[in-house]
Amino acid sequence: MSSDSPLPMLGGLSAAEFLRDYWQQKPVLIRGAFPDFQCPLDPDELAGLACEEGVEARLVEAQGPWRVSHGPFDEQTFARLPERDWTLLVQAVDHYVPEAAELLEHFTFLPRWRLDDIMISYAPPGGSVGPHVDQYDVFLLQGLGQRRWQLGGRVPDDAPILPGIDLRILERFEVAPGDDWILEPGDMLYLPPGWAHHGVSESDDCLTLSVGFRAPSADEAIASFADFLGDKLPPSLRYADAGMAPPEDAGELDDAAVERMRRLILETLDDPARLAQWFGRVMTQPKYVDQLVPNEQPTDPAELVATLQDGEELLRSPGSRFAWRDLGNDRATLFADGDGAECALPLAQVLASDAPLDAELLEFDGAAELLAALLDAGSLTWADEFEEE
Ligand SMILES: [Mn+2]
Repeated sequence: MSSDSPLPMLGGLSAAEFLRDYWQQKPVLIRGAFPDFQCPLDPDELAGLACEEGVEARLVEAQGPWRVSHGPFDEQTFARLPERDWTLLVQAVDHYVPEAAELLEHFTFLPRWRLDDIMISYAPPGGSVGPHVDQYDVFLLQGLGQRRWQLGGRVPDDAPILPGIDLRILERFEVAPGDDWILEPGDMLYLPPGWAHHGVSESDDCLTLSVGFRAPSADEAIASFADFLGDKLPPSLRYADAGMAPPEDAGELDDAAVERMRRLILETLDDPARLAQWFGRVMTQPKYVDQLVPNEQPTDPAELVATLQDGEELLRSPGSRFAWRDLGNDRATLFADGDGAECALPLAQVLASDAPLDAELLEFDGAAELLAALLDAGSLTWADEFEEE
């Protein structure tokens, strides 16, 4: 689809218009973004997930002082909760519920590797996590019931937050005039990073889906890129001052010395090819590393070929992340779950899309070996084994 076609889920805006006028800039409310929206799971299923080992779940209680507890929870937890004023939040629901993962295919007007996960929250009336600010873009899609959203505009990094609780609740929150809405199922609110917001459940069963995006901070990026470069740099590449002028004062760290160090650092970091290799790896790192289950025994590529030719299909493992980078000459790096491998460009493109993974892939040189490696790393699974689970 062209980026100029109006998208119903963006309220008739085209992808190009949304990206130009709203993305990372200002909020937009889209009524009926998903008409007749079928919520991918019900409150009981969400509570069930929150009781599972390895699923990141939190419970926020707002009666009396704010209280946060972390999962896994059990039936007793839910039995003791009052009739109102609490919220259950479950992270990465798309990793566990295929119907939730399918929803992500609507968001391919943005790069797939920008996606983080779908968090789903459940709340009885009055449930909320307090007015707060997030550092990431999010689409808040109402799944069931009603939630009232109020926005408080852009907030500086150092805005005061309530002390003493494991939640970043803003001390002060003022609703911007007009930025106060009740969302019904299928309505969606887009929020850029740094925008104060407050969502309160207005119904018995309020389910809200948060489609969140990832963007590394400069702090994380610099430390991580330096770490990636570290083992590729020769020990002889270091501060050098051949031909320098005699120091005026032997105790001074002078401008020329600072400039030599600055050049060493900037010139070493300014390597677009290596930066791309690092960037693809970070952006495809799985949210939860222990979700990938590597194969105990290496796959024989010949056996893999035979199985695909028998009509079996491979699936991308839930939560697995793929991206590709063009290397020229019809070659690419395929990034998968924090690792990178060179392969034929069209093979990388298919693997990083939502196209089926069947015997047709074998027409590309080196496909069997790459697929076997991805299967062994846990990034791919056989479709029939997945269904048996
Ligand atoms: Mn939020």
